[in-house]
Amino acid sequence: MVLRFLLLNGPNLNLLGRREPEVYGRQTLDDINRDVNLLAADLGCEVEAFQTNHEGVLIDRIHAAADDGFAAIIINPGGYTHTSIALRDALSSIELPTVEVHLSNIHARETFRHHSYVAGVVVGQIAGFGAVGYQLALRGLMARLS
Ligand code: CA2
Repeated sequence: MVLRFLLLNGPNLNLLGRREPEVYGRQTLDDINRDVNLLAADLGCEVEAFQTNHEGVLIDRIHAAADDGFAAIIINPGGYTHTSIALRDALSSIELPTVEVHLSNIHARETFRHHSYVAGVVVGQIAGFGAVGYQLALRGLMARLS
């Protein structure tokens, strides 16, 4: 059976590659998703990517993920990382293993970015490796699930 992964990106990540390249890199979200899909093909799995600027829409996708046939979730919650108990509750309410990804090293930035509400309910957190972080998350989940 081919494992399917849901790759979620939260608010403002649709702007990648167009603003603040010194912090978030020059790749657009489409570039990142293309590279993750190439890796998925190499690994023999599938990735469906989805971005939204809306907290409730993210939560709805998380609730539906198991019924939608996904084996695991990779998520960059963007700014909701540091604000959303609702997002944490959604992730802890599902059975699917989840990896939290951040392009930047949130622990080396402003103090308000040091705390993640979701960190305590995910398998692990990858931060500071730029776009490669999504690929590391996919490799980690594949190793865990295979
Ligand atoms: O480093 C990350 O991936 C973040 O999740 C990105 C969030 C930030 O609030 C987190 O602290 C760390 C911000 C995403 C905003 O993305 C932009 C991309 C291009 C231009 C402006 C914002």
